[in-house]
Amino acid sequence: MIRLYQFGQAWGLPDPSPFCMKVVTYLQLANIDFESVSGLNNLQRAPKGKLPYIEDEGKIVADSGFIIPYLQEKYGNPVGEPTDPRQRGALRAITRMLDEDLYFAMVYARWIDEHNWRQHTFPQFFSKMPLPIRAVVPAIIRRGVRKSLHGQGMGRHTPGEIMQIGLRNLEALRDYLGDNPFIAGTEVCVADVTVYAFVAGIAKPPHASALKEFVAADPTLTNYVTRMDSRLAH
Ligand SMILES: N[C@@H](CCC(=O)N[C@@H](CS)C(=O)NCC(=O)O)C(=O)O
Repeated sequence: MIRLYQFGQAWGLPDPSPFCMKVVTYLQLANIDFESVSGLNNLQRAPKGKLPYIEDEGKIVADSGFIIPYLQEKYGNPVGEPTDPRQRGALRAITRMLDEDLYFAMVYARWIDEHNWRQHTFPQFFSKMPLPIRAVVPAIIRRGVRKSLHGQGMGRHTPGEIMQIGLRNLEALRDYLGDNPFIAGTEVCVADVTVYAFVAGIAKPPHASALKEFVAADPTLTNYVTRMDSRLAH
């Protein structure tokens, strides 16, 4: 059986990482059995130093962007892509927009925003650490997150600008979704696993942000999350 190495459930999500959540969502929609191996220490054995990765009959595949195509190829493709090249291209671009842009605004809101760090992120990941390391390790990890946000570029903007960047992504999603039940129209397609992972990843966790306020106030996005939730419940 496929083993999915992930962080584990948090904040009402199958995983706090939208990348792990993409893979969980794909596996569920495609009805593929899998075993979840949860824990922060999975990072130590992760081939690319990041989660998720999977192990399938001895084969290791890392990165959601490679795992999902691997699963599509090996286990058939019940959650496909639209055949229209223009729409397919737009959905691939939306997927990358979320992976490579909205993601960093979410990381900022969860890890760097002081209130969210103290109230939600620190307690979730580090409150069970024994005291001598709890006083040191979380701060080191947070410094690493800050450094990677700076390296990527998002961390060089003001908090207001970061939220503005994230909101533009959410507006684009809302506008592309329009009245459609799913991102490509009436049928679920592979881009929905990314859209759902990110929108639910903003809507469900308790972290306060302009992103969460936007999603909460927008019926297109909140109804989309509810629709995907009920689709996944079957
Ligand atoms: N491109 C990767 C991104 C994976 C990723 O960034 N994972 C983050 C969690 S959201 C991670 O493992 N970070 C740990 C680290 O950088 O040390 C994918 O699509 O799987």
